[in-house]
Amino acid sequence: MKCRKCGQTAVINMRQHRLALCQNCFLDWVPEQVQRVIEKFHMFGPEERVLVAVSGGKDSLALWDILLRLGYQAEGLYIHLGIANGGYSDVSQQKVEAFAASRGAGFRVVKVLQEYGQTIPQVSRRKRGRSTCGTCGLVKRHVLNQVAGEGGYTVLATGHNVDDEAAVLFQNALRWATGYLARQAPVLPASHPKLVRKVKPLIRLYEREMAAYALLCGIDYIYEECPYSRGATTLFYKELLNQLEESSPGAKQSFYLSFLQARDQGRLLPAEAREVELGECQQCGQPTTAPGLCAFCRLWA
Ligand code: Q46
Ligand code: ZN
Repeated sequence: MKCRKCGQTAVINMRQHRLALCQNCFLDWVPEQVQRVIEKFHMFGPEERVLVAVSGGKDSLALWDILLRLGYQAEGLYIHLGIANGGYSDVSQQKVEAFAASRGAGFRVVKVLQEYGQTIPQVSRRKRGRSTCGTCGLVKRHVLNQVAGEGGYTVLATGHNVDDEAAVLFQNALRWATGYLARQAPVLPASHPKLVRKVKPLIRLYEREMAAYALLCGIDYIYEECPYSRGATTLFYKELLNQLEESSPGAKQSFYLSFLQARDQGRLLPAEAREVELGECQQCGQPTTAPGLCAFCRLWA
C-alpha cells in the first residue's frame, strides 16, 4: 500500500479516514490533528504553560512529545502511586524520566507515599467501600490541580484518546447519566480561581494511532497496564466498540464527535450546566462542594 501524500510505502492504513501514510507523513499528520483540536476548542496558546499529566504510557508520553514538537511550553507531572509494591510505578517513572531526559523537558514527580504516608493500595484498603481506582482518581485529580496551581500553569493536559472518550460516553449513555454526560468535554474551563483549565488534545486520535506514533517516534513507554485496570468495565466497553469499529470504520469517532456536537448545540440534554457552589477546603484550601474538609483530605484523615 502506498502513502496517499507522497507515494512511499505506507506504514499505517487508517480505514476510518480512508488514509494510508508512510512513516514521515504519519509523524507529521498526527501533530497536525492535535493542533487542529487545540485551535478548534480554544484549548491554550503558545504563551501559556501547560502541565501534561504523564503516566509513562503511550498516550501521555506521545501527547507530551507532540506538544513539544508543536512548540508549546509543556512540562510533565508524574504521580508515583506506589502500585504493585512500587514495581509498576517505579518502571513507569523510569520511562517518564528517560523521555524527559531525551527531550530536555522539565518535569516533576510527586510520590504519594512520601507526601501522604501511604500508597494508593494501602489507603484504599484502609477505606473499605472505596475502590482502588476510585481512590486513585480522587488523589490524582487533587495532586494534578494542586501542582498545576502552585506551579503557575494555567492548563492541565491529559492523554485521553477517542477510544477512552467513546468508552466513557458509552458507559454513561447506557445509564443516561446526564450529569456526567453534561460534563464530558474536551475542555473543562476553570470554574474557580483555584482550579486550572483541563484539556484533552488527543480526542481525534485512536488508541491504535497513538501506539503507532509512539513506536515510530521511538518513545519507550510502559506496555503493561496498571494491575488494577484488569476487569475494568471501561475495557469491556472498549472491546465492544472495537467490534463495532471493525465492521463500521469510523463508528467510534463519529459516536463521540457527534455526541459533542449535538450536546453543544443543545439537541441532546437540557442545559444541565447547573452552577455548582464551590467552597474551599478548611485544610488544603482547594475548591470543594463539601462543607469542611474536601474528599481528598477526608481520605487521609
Ligand atoms: S492507575 Fe489508578 Fe488507573 Fe491503576 S489504580 Fe485504577 S485509576 S487503573 S487510570
Ligand atoms: Zn482538602
